[in-house]
Amino acid sequence: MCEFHQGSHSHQTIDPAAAEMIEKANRENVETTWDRFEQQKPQCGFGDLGVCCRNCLQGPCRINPFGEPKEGICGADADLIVARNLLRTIVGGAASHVDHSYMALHCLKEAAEGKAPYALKGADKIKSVAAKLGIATQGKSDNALAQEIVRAALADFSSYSDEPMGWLKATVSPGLLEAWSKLGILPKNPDREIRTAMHQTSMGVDGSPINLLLSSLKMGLVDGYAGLQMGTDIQDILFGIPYPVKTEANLGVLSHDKVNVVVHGHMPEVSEKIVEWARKLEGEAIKAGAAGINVAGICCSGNEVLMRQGVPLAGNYLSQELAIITGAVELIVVDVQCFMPSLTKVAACYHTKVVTTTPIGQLPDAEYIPFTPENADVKAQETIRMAIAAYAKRDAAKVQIPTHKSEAWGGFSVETIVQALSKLDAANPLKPLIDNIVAGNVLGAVGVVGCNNVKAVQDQQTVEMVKDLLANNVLVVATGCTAHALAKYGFLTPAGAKKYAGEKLLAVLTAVGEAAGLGGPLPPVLHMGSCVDNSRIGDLLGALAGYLGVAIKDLPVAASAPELQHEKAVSIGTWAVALGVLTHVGVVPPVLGSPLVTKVLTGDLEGLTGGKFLVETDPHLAAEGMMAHIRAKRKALGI
Ligand code: NFS
Ligand code: SF4
Repeated sequence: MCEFHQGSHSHQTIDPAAAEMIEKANRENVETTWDRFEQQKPQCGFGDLGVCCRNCLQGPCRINPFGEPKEGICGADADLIVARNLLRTIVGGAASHVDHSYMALHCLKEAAEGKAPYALKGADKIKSVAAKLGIATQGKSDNALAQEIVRAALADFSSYSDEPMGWLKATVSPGLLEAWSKLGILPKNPDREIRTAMHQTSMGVDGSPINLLLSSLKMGLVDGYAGLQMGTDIQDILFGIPYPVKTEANLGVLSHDKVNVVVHGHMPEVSEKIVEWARKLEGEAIKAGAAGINVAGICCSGNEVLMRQGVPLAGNYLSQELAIITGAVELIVVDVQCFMPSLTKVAACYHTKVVTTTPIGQLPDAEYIPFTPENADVKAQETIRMAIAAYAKRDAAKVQIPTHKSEAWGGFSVETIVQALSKLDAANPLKPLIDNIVAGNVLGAVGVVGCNNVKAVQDQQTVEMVKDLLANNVLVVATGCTAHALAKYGFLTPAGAKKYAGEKLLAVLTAVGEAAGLGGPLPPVLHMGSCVDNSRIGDLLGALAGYLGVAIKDLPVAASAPELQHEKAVSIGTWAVALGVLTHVGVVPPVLGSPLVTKVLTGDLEGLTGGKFLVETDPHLAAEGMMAHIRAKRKALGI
């Protein structure tokens, strides 16, 4: 531990704060994810192409794309193996999101029944969600309505019928329902779909790559509606609809004289309580000799508490170890998803405590403080007090906090965007945006989402691509770790509009920003939240399409995950293509071993849903590809 030796690294990140910490790690002999990436090289070519199968104990089998063998022991060929593996990847992503939303649902249930210390802060959302689910609202208390909403969600999870998921039906347009019904991809009970897909991909069941690809689309919808949409709706009910907040991003947000607590993972029921108790217990930190308590966020936990509490972002996925390497983090608390198992090893080189909080997300050598909705107040206090106690052990000689940080605005829910636009046209808030798209002042819009991935230089593809889009008057919305990335370089600020936006886009952002009372332009990239919050982008697309009376597939828009790593990013992308959106991926997914699957995903799919994947690792070509698509859609709309 703490005695790793590695060679020199070139080209890992464009983030100066991250680069400074990688250097510090090298000096202090602390191993990071980039070192382990080097040790993995060369990565397996069969795995890279998706042609390795381990679905039964006769294997592993692998297909040689350039010769023999062409089939696994059971006769599965490359197309089948790739299609099966892809569906299992999407199941992994969808299961993560659906379980996330189920955990939020459990929290809402306990809260609404008065058994857990969470106020239902999203009164407006209770009404809008109840309305879309067809629940009568008149004369009912928020708690009573929330309980009915919980029952509607649980009905989806316990559904025995062949009816499509209620939450999906309540959310999407009749046109989409019809299109998906024709394709036979409308999901029923989400848990059952996940089980069925695991069954379908097991040895000796489905031998049809095309059938498996259709199931992949269906699994994308499971993610989109039982994961993202349900998760966001419920989290907004519990924690409130986000409205604009100003904060800061990058490792420079860590404090020299306060107790630094980092929230990392995905569940706001944990991170919101940490923020609440950090504020309430500040006095104890001061008594312990610190200047207070500073909470900062990593990954989507960071996005959640940024969106609603203005908590600063410490860093995205690839910066998680680096935050600890500053030597200034007293405690990092994780729940589920995207935290590296290496965290405890890095933490052991410093005074940092690592706290796990869920029964399924444990790390040997971490402190396990099991959070439940009922005990969250007690456990959050315990966690904060552990952080305060750790402050005394901070070793000044090991502390080096990069100075880099940028101002960043967040909180752009659909409700916020509509509210800002309504300052220009109260009766018809979407009209000013549509008018500007029609006039060509806004060429189109791109949702830039997803992760970091060691295979790409941290943040580079995201930043380079977004620069091109903005310069060409394409409005960008962002979520997940790409929102962090863009936050670090000033894209989420009014000043960023002046720096990056094309002239026409800048004029629109200025008009909206000034009307909304911001005293300047809106940021050119609107931070719409965590990855679960991609549902907000879906809602916005649905509203725009509805306003124009066209399908989402006809809109001049695209989506991009320039640096994706997680299975969740693949399942979200699959949901996006099912919606009819051209979806760029900047890291090649393991499908190229099947010419058939590759051809369907990047071509034929368009004939089915209107969406398809664009695989492009060059950020400039990616931006060009999406803009060509946007221009074609404009032309088809006659604008
Ligand atoms: Ni999304 Fe968010 Fe980040 Fe990727 Fe992980 S934190 S849920 S999966 S790495 S964007
Ligand atoms: Fe090999 Fe077929 Fe078993 Fe896969 S399912 S490991 S291809 S025998």
